[in-house]
Amino acid sequence: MKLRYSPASPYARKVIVTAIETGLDGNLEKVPTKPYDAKTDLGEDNPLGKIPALTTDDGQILYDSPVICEYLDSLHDGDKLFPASGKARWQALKLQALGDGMSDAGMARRLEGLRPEEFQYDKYVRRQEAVIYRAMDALENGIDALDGPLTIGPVAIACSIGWLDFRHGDLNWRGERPGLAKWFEEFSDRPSMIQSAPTDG
Ligand SMILES: N[C@@H](CCC(=O)N[C@@H](CS)C(=O)NCC(=O)O)C(=O)O
Repeated sequence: MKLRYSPASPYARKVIVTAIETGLDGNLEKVPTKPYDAKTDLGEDNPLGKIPALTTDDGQILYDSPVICEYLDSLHDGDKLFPASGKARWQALKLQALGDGMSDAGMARRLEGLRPEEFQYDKYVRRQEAVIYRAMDALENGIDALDGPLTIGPVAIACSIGWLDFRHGDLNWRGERPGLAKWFEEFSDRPSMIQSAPTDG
């Protein structure tokens, strides 16, 4: 399988953590791809022009990260990161949406910050920050949801927080959220998280 990714992307990291946790990492050929490079051919794999994109061994091209992660999870016989049904499934999918949504808000904040200063819209930046803080408050107030058998939910949350620390170190979120900070520190000790820490490549 061929994974188009960037070593900084929280969404691609989710796929890589999933691959490591499910024992499939050795089956992934990782192809570094710069989605914002004007000359990239990424659009031929993913019409949305985004990473991650996965080419499977039988020639399917899959995106986006929730689809790729669930596909990988279907390929192994061990404990599943996507519970098959019931409350556990909805909880895992909801947490994944929360983690991805925090990353989406962080991406919007970052892209706005990269615009020339006179074109930056402060209210829009503050709105993205409010989303991130609100999501983190929800996690802090329901911290037990992150415990229990590993699912894609906590993987998404941890990959998102790792990226927010990497790109938005000024957010200073830990002070008011000691439970989330402790959980993240412990989760970050997993070999899958250590091996996939974000870099600028
Ligand atoms: N919902 C997508 C988001 C992927 C995404 O936004 N990837 C970023 C890189 S971290 C990207 O490729 N952006 C390029 C663009 O938006 O043009 C997923 O979960 O895979």
